[in-house]
Amino acid sequence: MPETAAHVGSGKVRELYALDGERLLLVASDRISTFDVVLPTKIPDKGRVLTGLSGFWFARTSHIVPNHLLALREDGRSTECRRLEMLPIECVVRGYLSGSGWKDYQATGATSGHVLPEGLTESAQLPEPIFTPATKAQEGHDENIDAGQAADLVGAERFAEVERAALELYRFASDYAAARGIIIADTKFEFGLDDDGRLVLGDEALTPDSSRFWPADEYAPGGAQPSFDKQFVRDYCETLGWDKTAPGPDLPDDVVAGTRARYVDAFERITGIPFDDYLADPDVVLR
Ligand code: Q0Z
Repeated sequence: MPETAAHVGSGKVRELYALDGERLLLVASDRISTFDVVLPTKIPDKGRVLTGLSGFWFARTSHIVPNHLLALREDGRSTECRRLEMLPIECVVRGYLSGSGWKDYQATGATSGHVLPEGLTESAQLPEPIFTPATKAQEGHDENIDAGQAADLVGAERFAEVERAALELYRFASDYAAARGIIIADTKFEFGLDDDGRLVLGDEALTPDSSRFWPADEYAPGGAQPSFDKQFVRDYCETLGWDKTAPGPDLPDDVVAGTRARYVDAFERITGIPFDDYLADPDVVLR
């Protein structure tokens, strides 16, 4: 990291720096959050797994929509990217009924204006993937909005374009992951515009932090599904009687090791690339 890179933002587990007027550096830390609280214990290489997976997907989906990726750094956790004008909506696609989609459905039979069939259970696969945009909350949780509200925020034409791109990205990635034993139940994309007003996929994409990854061999609708990556952490936290407010608990070594192994397993199953090869040369995911 050059000393000249100005810090421009912090996420819960990521940092953003300006390299110059046109380029940003997105750095994924090894921090982990659970129940919306960042824990004091790091998961070694988690940031590298997420950066590598994102890079892998960017390299394989540019035929669907161009993306912001310029280069991966040697550290494996930093992405140089084009600075975009980000759209003010979260572009969520759901193939399964979970999280706020399930909550909305229980309350109203619909989510983001999509009226769903009666009788669906928690974690059920939807008849087809749906685009469920949300607001970008500055604090607290994003709020699901319908197509009309999203079109008011980005324009009707741009809405149609992001909906189509998001659904196509989800179909490509969920089919790819399913063939490798991982269900991508839902995922959140962030799009921006380049200087010419062209739509570009930004942020991280199709990682376990921006999506729900479920182990396909354990899929059992009718309740919440185990998370591919964070389930050991959640299960451990549930044994503590922790009230799920900050500060979160320290994690024991076996929970850290098991969780790291799950992240690495997700990386290797999806990419087909040994994680050590990624550590030796991050560009291996782009080829
Ligand atoms: C991403 C975020 C993070 C805090 C802004 N290519 C881009 N152009 C302009 N803005 C962004 C991007 Cl990726 C952008 N975020 C999310 C990431 C820390 C916030 F690492 N915010």
